[in-house]
Amino acid sequence: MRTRMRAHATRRYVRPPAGPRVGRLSGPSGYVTGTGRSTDLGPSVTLTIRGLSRARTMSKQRRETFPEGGGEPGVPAAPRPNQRRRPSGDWRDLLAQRWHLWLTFVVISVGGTVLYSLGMGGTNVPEWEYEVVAVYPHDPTAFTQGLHYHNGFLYESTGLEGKSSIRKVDIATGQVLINIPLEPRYFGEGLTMVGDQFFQITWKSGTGFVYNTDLQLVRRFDYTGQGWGLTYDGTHLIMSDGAAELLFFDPQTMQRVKTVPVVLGSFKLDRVNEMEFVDGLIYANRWQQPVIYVIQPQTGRVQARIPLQNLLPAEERPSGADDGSLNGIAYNPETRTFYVTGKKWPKLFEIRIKKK
Ligand SMILES: [Ca+2]
Repeated sequence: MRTRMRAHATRRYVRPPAGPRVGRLSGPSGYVTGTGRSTDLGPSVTLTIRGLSRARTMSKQRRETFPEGGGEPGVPAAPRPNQRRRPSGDWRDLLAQRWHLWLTFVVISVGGTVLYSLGMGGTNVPEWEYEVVAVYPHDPTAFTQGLHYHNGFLYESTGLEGKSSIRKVDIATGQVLINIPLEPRYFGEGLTMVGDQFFQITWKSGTGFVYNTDLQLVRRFDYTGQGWGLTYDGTHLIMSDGAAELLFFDPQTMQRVKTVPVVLGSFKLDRVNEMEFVDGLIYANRWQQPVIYVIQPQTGRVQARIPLQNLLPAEERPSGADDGSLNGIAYNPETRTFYVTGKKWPKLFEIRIKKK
């Protein structure tokens, strides 16, 4: 409004030739008409009562029509004295006007980093390295679910309905020396050794088998829940069932003794699969992840991880939906090396793990 008034004032002001600086303003009928008084060339205007009243009326109408402070559509609104300025795009203006947002961003970023570094992020455990000692052939049809070393040979449990087995394998050649197929209704899973007997569990049938070292069936046993991985700590059978927990069983009665949750930082680690108990720690595969997790059996806490995604070249990895998953850990106490393979992997790797 003031802009338009000044335009009229400038355009219609006529400087008198002499005497006091008094001019006469005129404008559109009923809009801006008044007497201008100026002390210099600037358009300082003294409005008549009529002009002021008209201007205030129009200003009020505009506020009622455009309550956000704008004028007519397409006409930018003049900033009001107490109205917060809009960002101009200059970074200093943005920083000054949005300081509270920047402060929030900084607090969240720094806080998140601190929590993550403290282990709250769940993955802040040491990574142990490894070296490949040897590479051997492995039956590419073996859907490996359990692996155990004993007296120079590997013993392997394989899965899938109709294809499950327990077998004795020559390490160097990968040749299957003894192959005992399971009944087609059983899906073979974890395998370990208690004394001079092998214990094999199955996925969902709640049935387990005990064999002697020639893989002759000694007896069956029953248990509750799913069976995934299996190992033995010298006292208890330790079973994984796909959840984030370890189940401890008395191997004589198959009664569950206790359950320990598996935790990685502040998160539960589920899908624990094939396992191997070595020197007080459990080395565990996790379904569909190329990592070995090192778990403290008493607390369930993950102490370290061993990334093995580079072990088997991608072009050699089976392409089936569940094929190719790293699964199978056995330990040779004489060489202190581990044998690792995966479901239908064509190779078995002997690795030495370097603790940190
Ligand atoms: Ca094992």
